[in-house]
Amino acid sequence: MDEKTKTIEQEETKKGISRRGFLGASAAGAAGVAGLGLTGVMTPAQFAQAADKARHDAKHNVGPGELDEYYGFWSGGHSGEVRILGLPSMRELMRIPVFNTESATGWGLTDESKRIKGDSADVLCGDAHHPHMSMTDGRYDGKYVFINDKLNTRVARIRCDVMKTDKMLTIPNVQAIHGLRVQKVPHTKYVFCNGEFRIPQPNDGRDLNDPTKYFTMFNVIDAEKMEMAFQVIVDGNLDNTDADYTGRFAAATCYNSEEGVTLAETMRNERDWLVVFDIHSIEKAIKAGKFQTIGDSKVPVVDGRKKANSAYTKYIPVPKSPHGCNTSPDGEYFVANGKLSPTVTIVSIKKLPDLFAGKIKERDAIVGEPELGLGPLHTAFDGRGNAYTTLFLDSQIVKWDVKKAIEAYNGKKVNYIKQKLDVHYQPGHNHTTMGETRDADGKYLVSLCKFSKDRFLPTGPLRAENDQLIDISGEEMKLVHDGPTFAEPHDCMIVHRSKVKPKKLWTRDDPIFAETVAQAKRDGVTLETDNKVIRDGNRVRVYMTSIAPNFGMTEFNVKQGDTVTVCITNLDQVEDVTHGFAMCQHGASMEIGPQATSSITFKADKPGVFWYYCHWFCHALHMEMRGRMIVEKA
Ligand code: CUK
Ligand code: CUA
Repeated sequence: MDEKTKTIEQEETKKGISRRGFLGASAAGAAGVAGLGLTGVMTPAQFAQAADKARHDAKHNVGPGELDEYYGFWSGGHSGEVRILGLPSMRELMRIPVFNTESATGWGLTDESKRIKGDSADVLCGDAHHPHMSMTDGRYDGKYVFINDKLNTRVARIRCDVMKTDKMLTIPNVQAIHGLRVQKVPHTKYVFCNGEFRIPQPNDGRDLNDPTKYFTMFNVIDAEKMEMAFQVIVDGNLDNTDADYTGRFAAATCYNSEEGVTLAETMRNERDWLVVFDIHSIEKAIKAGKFQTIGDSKVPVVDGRKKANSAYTKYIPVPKSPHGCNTSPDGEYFVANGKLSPTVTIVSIKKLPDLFAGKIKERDAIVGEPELGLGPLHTAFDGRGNAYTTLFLDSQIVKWDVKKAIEAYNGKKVNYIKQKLDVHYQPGHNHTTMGETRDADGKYLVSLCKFSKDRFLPTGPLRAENDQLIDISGEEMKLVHDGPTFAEPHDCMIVHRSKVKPKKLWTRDDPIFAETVAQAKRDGVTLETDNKVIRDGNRVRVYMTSIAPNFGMTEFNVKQGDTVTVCITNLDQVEDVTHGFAMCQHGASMEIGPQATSSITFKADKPGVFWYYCHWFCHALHMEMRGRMIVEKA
């Protein structure tokens, strides 16, 4: 959009007649009439029913130009990215490249993104499962979203003011980070994440054929520094995790208590565990110097295995290969989802201090074990005492009453199941609006279905998955939207838009490009004004500005064999005007946001003329925003 259109829109907004507002109102009106189906003659009952449906549809309808009530952060599974959706429209608003490599923004290609990726700068793929936002006092604070990479054993952090990945960490001495959650109380000092696969320790070629010596660990990261805080050795394979609302405990589901290697071996036992970690007692031990280290790593490690009989962990037996681990928003319970058992297990968090003090036995901490259906994977909550569990095999969401399930466990004859709703098909995670915080508001539930089958136009052998939106504000769950998605949202979190405060422009001192700015300073370059080529042996740094529709430099010369860094500072101050830099035949492409500095490095290995151009549409003369790199023969 050019300046003039912008000004007109600002004027209209002031007068309250903006195009956006007008479109929104007319669209809602049209939807209302269509919903009423005003064709032919209706009986009063039909009319009432149609009116009811129209009211219901309108409630979830976000018209053109209208804004959503919630941000949803979706994991992108083995696509490696995170996506932002608006709810209830389920419109995809943005993609945040994290563990993948991305052409439009240059993520994984730019110098800044490589610095952030650190020791994994050369790793171009990932498997992102669990996005979770930082909290203060059990409430989203809008600062960060953390996410795991199962494939390359990493955890990344997204800064929510700019919606970009700003830190990445490879976790030492474990393989496949799976479950990830944040400490909720008093604030997110720690990120908890599970190492899933058991490996030799250290994994340097020893004990290859002796799986009895393998183990994995529970990992705790300092959220602000994005450095390892400590690790806890455990039995079995850790799956999912969650934290409590006191700040003392975290729990993780744990399968393969048999410590087998083959599928048959890992399924022998009728029960596996919910492992509970006493974070306070682990912190105390580490402070007192009671820890070990593994291999080259300096990270403090404590032994929380069963046979170590430590004060750090308790292993609560739960049926069989449990998967999801979810804390109820009232802070009362951890729920372990049975997967191979039709049950979920409710553990009372209030009883855990007694368990750790040795006053009760492990199974005494369990207060309920309702039978829900086949393949319970994950549970979400509405803040009104109801839980919603995905049934993978039944392709259903079951709504159940937590209190009644506990009464039933105590022998009372009550029906704790309130409703079963078909979803399409095979749901994994589900999530409620604000449901993993004290602010659980019980408005919407999202079911992330692994298969869409017949729900959308077929797209060849590979099809979309189906994210379904369910209205849970009333007594009954109502399916209101089908949303096709690409591989493979495992999980999401949904936060009210009031909690997130994104910036409109970059600030010049942003830490994401601080190192690039420091290099310019060392080169004697003022980024906001200079257009200069600095030669440093066969390394060449090209500094230029950009302001629509011009690059500060329309040509520069280098020699064949030079390593060239192009560093661009976008001087535009207009919201939403991003420039790009793309260098033909050199695999170099990046975004430069308004007021940002971005840089990218490549080798000029062929003599000739190479055009560079802006590939983010920025102006009527966007096509003309270009220049030449002239590479002289060596
Ligand atoms: S896991 Cu995928 S459906 Cu990685 Cu959270 Cu349960
Ligand atoms: Cu600058 Cu397009």
